[in-house]
Amino acid sequence: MTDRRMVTPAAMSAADARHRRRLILGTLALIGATACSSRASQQPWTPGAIIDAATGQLYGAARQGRWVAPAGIDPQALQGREFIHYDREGVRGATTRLRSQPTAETCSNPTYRPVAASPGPAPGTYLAADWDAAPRAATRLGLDNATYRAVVSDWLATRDLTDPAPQLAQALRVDLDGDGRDEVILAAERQRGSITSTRAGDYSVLLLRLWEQDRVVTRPLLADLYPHDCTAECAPRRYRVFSTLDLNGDGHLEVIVTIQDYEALSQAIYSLDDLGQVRLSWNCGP
Ligand SMILES: [Ca+2]
Ligand SMILES: [Ca+2]
Repeated sequence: MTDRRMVTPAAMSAADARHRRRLILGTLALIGATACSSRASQQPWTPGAIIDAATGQLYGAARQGRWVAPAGIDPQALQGREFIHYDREGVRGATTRLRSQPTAETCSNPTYRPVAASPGPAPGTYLAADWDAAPRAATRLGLDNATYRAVVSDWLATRDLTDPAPQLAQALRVDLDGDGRDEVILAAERQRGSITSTRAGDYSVLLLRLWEQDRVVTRPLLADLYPHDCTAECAPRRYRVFSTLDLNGDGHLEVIVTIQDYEALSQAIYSLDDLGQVRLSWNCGP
């Protein structure tokens, strides 16, 4: 029996957070299976491939309004293609040609790295995009912001978890959907156990402050809550916003989230129009 609860917009009921990473990969496989049915190799290549610069991991692509997993992408279609580097802050950098590289056994997705030998790329994202992927930059807010600490505390209270003074790990303000009104993304956690244990009242959350009609509401993008002690069966994760970029050219910024636990690093793409759905992701183990 586990005391751990995971709360997402799509699954607010109790679920075992230890399987979260498997769920992400399962979603990936499902998307890939769908994409395979229309084999990318049957289609002309269109821009939209998305690659993590640091690991070379291919998230997949955004093509004609669809998210396409790596299994739906013809590997040859990416060979020697020009990609634009965006750093984590959304600053557009150099154009670079990438080629396929062997993928580490511990990583889930195909790997692409620059053709030319060069110093390792700055952390960020390679995109084969013919649109401006960073039309709006995020602003970092102070982590002692009383208003947003209260937002986290209040949201936790709605889940019967008490922390009157949560410590923010990230606070970003950015207009995700381009409507002229800023959204806010908040990361916070309280982890007082070990790498595999938690104490009652621990949590790890990534919350959004969003406009719905004319009021601002708090919605969880990712949230692990531990209402009870959990010994040796709970590996707490840490959620961070890696970057906010328009990865599919629709004018809305997607949120790339880094998910870290003691045994693995994942990054997953989420979009405002369905917060509970992982669009694309990759995972690398120890
Ligand atoms: Ca907005
Ligand atoms: Ca978008």
